[in-house]
Amino acid sequence: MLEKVLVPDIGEYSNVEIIGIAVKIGDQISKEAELITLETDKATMEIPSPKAGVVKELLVKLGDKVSQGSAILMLELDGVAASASAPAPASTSVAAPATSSVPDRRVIPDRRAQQSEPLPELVERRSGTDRRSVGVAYAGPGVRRFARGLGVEIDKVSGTGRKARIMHTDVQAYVKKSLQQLAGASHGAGINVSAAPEVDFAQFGAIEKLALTRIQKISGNFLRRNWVTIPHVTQFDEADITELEMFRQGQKELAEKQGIKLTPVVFLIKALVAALKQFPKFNSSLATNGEELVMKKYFHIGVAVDTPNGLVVPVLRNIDQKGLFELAAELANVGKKARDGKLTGADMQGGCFTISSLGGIGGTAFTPIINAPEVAILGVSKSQTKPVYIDGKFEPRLILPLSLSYDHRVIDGADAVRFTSFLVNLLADIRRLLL
Ligand code: CAO
Repeated sequence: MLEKVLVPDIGEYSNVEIIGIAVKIGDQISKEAELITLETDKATMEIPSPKAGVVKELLVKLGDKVSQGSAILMLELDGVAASASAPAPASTSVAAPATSSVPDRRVIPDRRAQQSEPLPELVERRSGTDRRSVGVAYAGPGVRRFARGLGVEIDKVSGTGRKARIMHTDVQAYVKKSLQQLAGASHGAGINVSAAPEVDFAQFGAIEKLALTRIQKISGNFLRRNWVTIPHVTQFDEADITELEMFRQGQKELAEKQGIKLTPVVFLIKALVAALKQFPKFNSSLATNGEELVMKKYFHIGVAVDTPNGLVVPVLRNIDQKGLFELAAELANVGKKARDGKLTGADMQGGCFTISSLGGIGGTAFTPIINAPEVAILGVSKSQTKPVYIDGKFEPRLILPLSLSYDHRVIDGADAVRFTSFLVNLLADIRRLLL
């Protein structure tokens, strides 16, 4: 027998929006199973089925406004269940051969504070069905309201309750995950990337976990932000430093007498400042409004220092006003301070350009990450003696590989090559530093 199920007495409310439909055509439902959820400005109401049976026709859709007496669905009564069901409250608009019945409403006040409320009848009704296949999120009204309050689309939340029921904790986990993704994306100024999946490495073999140092955590965040937000290009070049090296070796003894170690990095810093003077854009920062360049008239160079706790970048100031020996002493001093973990925040601020030298270790080239708000960084790899064809014959020359990464929003490729070419020429004959 077909019976039309109507909206029961819902108190003083009328034209109430349907915010959830928990059944679909063909569902076998039990008495008291949730049919629809209504929401007023004060409460959420579940309308349960007055009887058991099979849903034959849905007469409403999501977003419809209903009042007492509005038809919800046609139910083919289950003989056994129907006879077992208590007499329904008064019904209206009977259309032969169908009858109609009016369920009791269940008013569910705002239960945001309540963690979860078991609705066993829903579990029973949904037994063996996949809620996603019917496009109906399987959640109680308290959870739905909680989700709506947070702006969460309930259909997007995965349920961990029995039969994939969505719990308060699922909504919280969804929000937490979304915020984490947002945090990741905001480092990328709007680039949204999915989080890396959690991998249980122990399943593949023995492992050990090492906590990241404070420096690694801080620099990791900066590196990620800079890597993601700055359009990097790296220009490679090679400088013939044969003469420079001869000069350095010639000065080494004198320097040592003064307790100074004269390494190639000091010459590079000095040459860099000459290049920055020649190409002022490399000594600038892009204003945060993206509309102008801040041109700097001072020459402070950051030097990446490898320490047991991670990478730090102390800044050597006013390089243009200092001699090679003075700079070498300063570099040794900040290098020691860095390795001893004694650098202050002020020691690492105000840099215009950074140099990252891995030449003391090895390598042929690398792509350094720009140390924003600077717009370029020079990577230096290990110099090697190579045969160079000069005046009709090969000659052994000491060649230093350079890797210049630059912010392509500020610097064009042609400028970058001009910059490295200038640097290469200068390093080939450091007497030009005097010019
Ligand atoms: N080619 C060949 N040899 C080089 C060289 C190069 N490009 N640069 C330095 N060397 C030599 C030095 O001459 C020195 O040799 P001697 O003792 O025989 O004179 C030796 O390598 C070691 O030099 P150094 O590294 O102690 O000193 P430095 O002034 O060259 O560098 C500093 C100082 C602070 C840059 C360095 O100690 C350092 O920490 N480098 C690592 C920076 C880093 O990690 N960058 C990567 C950032 S991204 O992760």
